[in-house]
Amino acid sequence: MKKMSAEEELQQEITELKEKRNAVILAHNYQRGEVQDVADYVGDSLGLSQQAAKTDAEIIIFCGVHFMAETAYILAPDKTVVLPDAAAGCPLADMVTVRALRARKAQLNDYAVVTYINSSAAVKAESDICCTSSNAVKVIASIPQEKILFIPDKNLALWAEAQTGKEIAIWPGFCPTHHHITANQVKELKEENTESEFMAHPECVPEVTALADFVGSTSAMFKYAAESQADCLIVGSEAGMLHRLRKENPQKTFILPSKQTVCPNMKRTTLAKVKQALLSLETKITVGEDIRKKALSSVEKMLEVV
Ligand code: CIZ
Repeated sequence: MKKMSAEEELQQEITELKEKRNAVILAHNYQRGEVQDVADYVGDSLGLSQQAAKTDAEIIIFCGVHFMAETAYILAPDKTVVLPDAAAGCPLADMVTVRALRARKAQLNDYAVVTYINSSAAVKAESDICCTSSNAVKVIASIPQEKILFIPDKNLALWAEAQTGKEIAIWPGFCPTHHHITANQVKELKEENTESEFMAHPECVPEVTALADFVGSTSAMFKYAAESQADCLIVGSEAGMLHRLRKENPQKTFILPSKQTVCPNMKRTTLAKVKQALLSLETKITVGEDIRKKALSSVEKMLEVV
């Protein structure tokens, strides 16, 4: 019998521990490939929050970043939600604070506040409705107000504005990882790979999404890549996407526009930390009940629209 690699041994230990603990492992599409491989479910924020809401497991090991684990707790407060690396944050989520949001709301009091899921629970609690990149357009179109304050991602806001025609007040936040992708990098790659198609995440800057054959969330990109006739696709998103794309489409080639499209926070979670999280149940993520209830209302409104 072939000897298992150290990585496979660790994965097996994690699977055994997970069963003993009655835990479920949820992993975001941007996680390391070996962490995705040990997860019960791999997906985007929307899919992950739906899984958190319906799981029977007592413990959720959340392989993602802090706001995602908070969202899982908001939906499933009776579960123990564990983030394997407490320092896995999100610079985009940190670009809006409750104080700054309240000040902006006071200036724009007839605007509906639509908040991207990449935000803290406290910010979600100050919002009318949440959205993810997979449903931002649907959520904005679903609300009666024509004037929207969209926080915190300016690129997603501009893209949603173009799709919905609603008046959107932009918040100056951005995802540093998607911001690294430039139009020149994409143009060069398209010239080198003339038959390729380019998929862009709406967190990319408008000059980049303007070059795309397809703009969509991570989940929409998986669908597009599977259905596309192109043999080569340029992926305008985070490097972790390539793992599943290659696994699900072994005959196709996937390339990144830049070596820098790696989210350092997503990559903090390693197999060793997942194992440790199962053993120690640290770090537990919770949200105060008052904020949780208000944030839940914004998240549930989004889930009604999906
Ligand atoms: O919704 C998410 O999880 C994020 C951050 C991006 C995407 O498109 O999946």
